[in-house]
Amino acid sequence: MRFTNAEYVGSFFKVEDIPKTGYPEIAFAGRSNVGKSTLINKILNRKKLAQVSKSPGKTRALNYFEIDHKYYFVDLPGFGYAKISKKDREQWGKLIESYFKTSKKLKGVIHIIDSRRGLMDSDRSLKEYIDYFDIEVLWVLSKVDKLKNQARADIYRNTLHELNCSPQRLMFFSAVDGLGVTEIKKLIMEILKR
Ligand SMILES: Nc1nc2c(ncn2[C@@H]2O[C@H](COP(=O)(O)OP(=O)(O)O)[C@@H](O)[C@H]2O)c(=O)[nH]1
Ligand SMILES: [Mg+2]
Repeated sequence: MRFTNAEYVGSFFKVEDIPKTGYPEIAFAGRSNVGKSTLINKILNRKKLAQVSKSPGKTRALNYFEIDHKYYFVDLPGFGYAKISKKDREQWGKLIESYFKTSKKLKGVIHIIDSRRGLMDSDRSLKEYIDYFDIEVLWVLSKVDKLKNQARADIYRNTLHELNCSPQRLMFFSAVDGLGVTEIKKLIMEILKR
């Protein structure tokens, strides 16, 4: 089994401080509350590990988890809270940008999108950064248990169309019934091996 050993490494507010071990890493990005930490926990089969990034002060940090002593998962700061100030948004952009620029071992980004909302402007900004730095990406439509079949099909089609990507790159995820976890895990493994 893979991803069996996972430990919290730390929360970093500046790219200068991120671990320099050189392990290949996968980053989890998306709006606040979209389910980033939940997906990380599901992939690692742990109940609360990534919840650490929810504690005060850490929602704006790069939260590092060491996996199987050879990879990192990075829970990126969320974005897109309505109440966030312009200054906070700029800070988020700067941190994300310098992270993408600095992290030489970043193999791919898991960009999580709320299936009830689809792509929002903040998702489009994130996508621009990812495209600009030419980073491999896997899109995940989260909380799909909240949607009926027809709504699922609609959001899938619309999102696929807007992303203009292959269907293999866009997955459903539900923490309630575990939909998508095995497939997402498999794809992450493939990305890490590249
Ligand atoms: N129904 C449902 N709720 C979810 C799912 N994933 C996450 N949540 C809930 O959404 C909230 C935010 O999740 P969290 O992982 O903390 O989001 P983050 O801010 O992106 O890390 C929590 O209350 C989760 O329990 C899902 O697939 N289905
Ligand atoms: Mg979180």
